[in-house]
Amino acid sequence: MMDINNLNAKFSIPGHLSLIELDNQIISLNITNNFADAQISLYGAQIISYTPKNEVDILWLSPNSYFTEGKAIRGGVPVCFPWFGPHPSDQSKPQHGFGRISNWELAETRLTSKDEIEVKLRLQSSPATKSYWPFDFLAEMTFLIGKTLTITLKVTNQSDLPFEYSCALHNYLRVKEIKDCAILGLQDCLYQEDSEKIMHTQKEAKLTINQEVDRNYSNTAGYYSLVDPNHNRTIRIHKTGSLITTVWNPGSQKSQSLKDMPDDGYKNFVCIEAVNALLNTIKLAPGEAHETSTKLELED
Ligand code: TA6
Repeated sequence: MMDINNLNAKFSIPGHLSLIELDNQIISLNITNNFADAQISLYGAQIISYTPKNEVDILWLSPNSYFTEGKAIRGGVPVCFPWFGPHPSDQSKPQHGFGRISNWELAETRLTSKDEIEVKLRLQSSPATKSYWPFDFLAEMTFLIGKTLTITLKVTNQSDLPFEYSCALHNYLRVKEIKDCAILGLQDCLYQEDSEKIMHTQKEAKLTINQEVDRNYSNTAGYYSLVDPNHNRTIRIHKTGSLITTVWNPGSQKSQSLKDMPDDGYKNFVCIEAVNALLNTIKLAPGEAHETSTKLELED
């Protein structure tokens, strides 16, 4: 990877985007424009902060997060690729795939005509990725930072064989106190709880969270709202190219078991994720591509 000075020479945008080195040689892009401030780690292609002007950060980042190669950063929007959850057949392979524990290459930075900042990162298959997953692929992450935040994972099959993958944009959305919040838009939707096979139907208009929740909602291609009265805001989560929406909060017990999360960390976030997994994995023929995208916006 280029050194920080060369990266800045090539990609910085004066007054809007610069690159800095965090602990353990992890490189971060610091972004500011008229709409928001943001921070993106090249390691994991993970946005770890998105703070609209005069607002509290929309994303939650654990104060206990690791920032070391081989470990996932806890918070922001982890990129789960090319599998979601545990590896289907080999438990020795990393949970949620290798995308979030890989160093992605910075490909492009741009100030758009609307004063948004666009950042493109890419991960090209390599002997390292093939040690986990034997296919040739190109994965590209695009971030559009403006009045809203749009994140897109594009995967292209560069193999001469078809392949199947699952993925997620694993949004950690910051809230002041989870028990006071509500998630709207999932009424009458079918969901599985964690790895259960049984399908349930959510009857309530509002999903409230008072214990661990780990739900994979199927046939959910719309948008969902997270109402956070204590921050006096509603965050809308839009998705494209994803039919599964996962809602996860670890609850108190699991929060205490996770070393990279404060014991009461569960109170300050909920994950509402754009997912392709379970019965909705993505199958690509040679040369085909698929885009999974999520857009976060504050309701006016
Ligand atoms: O959000 C869905 C999920 O698969 C949950 O089951 C939980 O494991 C969460 O991801 C966090 O996974 P992580 O590997 O980041 O601790």
